Amino acid sequence: MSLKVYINGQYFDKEDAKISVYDHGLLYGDGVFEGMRSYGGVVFRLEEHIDRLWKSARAILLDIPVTPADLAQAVNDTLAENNLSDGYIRLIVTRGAGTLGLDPNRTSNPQVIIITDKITLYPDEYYENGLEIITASTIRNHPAALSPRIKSLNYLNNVLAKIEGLKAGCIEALMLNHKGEVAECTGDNVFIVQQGTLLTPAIDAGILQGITREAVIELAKDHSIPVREIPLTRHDIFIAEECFLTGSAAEVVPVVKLDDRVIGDGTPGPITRKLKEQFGRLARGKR
Ligand code: PXG
Repeated sequence: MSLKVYINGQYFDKEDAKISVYDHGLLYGDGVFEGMRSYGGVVFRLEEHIDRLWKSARAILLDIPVTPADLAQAVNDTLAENNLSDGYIRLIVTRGAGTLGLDPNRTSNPQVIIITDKITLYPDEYYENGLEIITASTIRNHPAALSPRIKSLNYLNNVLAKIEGLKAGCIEALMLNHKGEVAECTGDNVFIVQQGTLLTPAIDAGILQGITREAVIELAKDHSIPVREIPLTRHDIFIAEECFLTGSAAEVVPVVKLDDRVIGDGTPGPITRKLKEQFGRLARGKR
């Protein structure tokens, strides 16, 4: 049976789920999105994802033509329609079809799309041995150009950084901000451990306010692990005891090398392993 894709309240077979070539989401990357996961039929922090989608949309003056409650329901309905209990969900709202000009006022109606699919997980080996990553030369969006807090359909600099990583044999790449500080990876937030304290860049370093990041900060606090949100440099990562990434797809994944420098003893550290396990329990609802 073909997967069903939700577009504006209707389900289409995957093969027939199509959007106009005049859609400004395609023409200009004019739209917003969310990526989330469901565990045993329950979407992890669905409300937070919906809330972030609305904030992204507000920031680009895009009116989402349904209510947050109806969209949350549509996400659950689409998962049920596809019999998916452990899945990945991509929620997209585009500006809609318009003319071949930038003017968003000349578009018709925003397109609301929900794609649900089986989740493709990183191999176990990445969690057991940790990732090796590199620093990309492509920086994160300058906040004065396009706020990195907006999860927009413009991910081109992250795509370019990802390509740099892949060429170096790494599945993730570290991105700096316009000040040369550590921002985040192409699709994951970054944490380090120094002297038992968890450190991560603050939102004003120009990063996405990751939902997994927030959950990990809460878990650390629950387990009396001190957390500080401060500016970090590559040097801080080089000399860290531990490093890990967080994201909806990856959950918590250890990093053991940055730009060929071994981090800590080169294996996933105890705080990383603890938070990974705790996050797994939280997402799967057994705390
Ligand atoms: N930073 C950026 C830039 C992201 O796009 C995260 C951090 C993690 O946020 P959450 O809320 O998921 O904890 C993201 C996540 C991918 C992929 O292929 C990742 C994201 C979006 C699209 C694709 O890994 N976003």
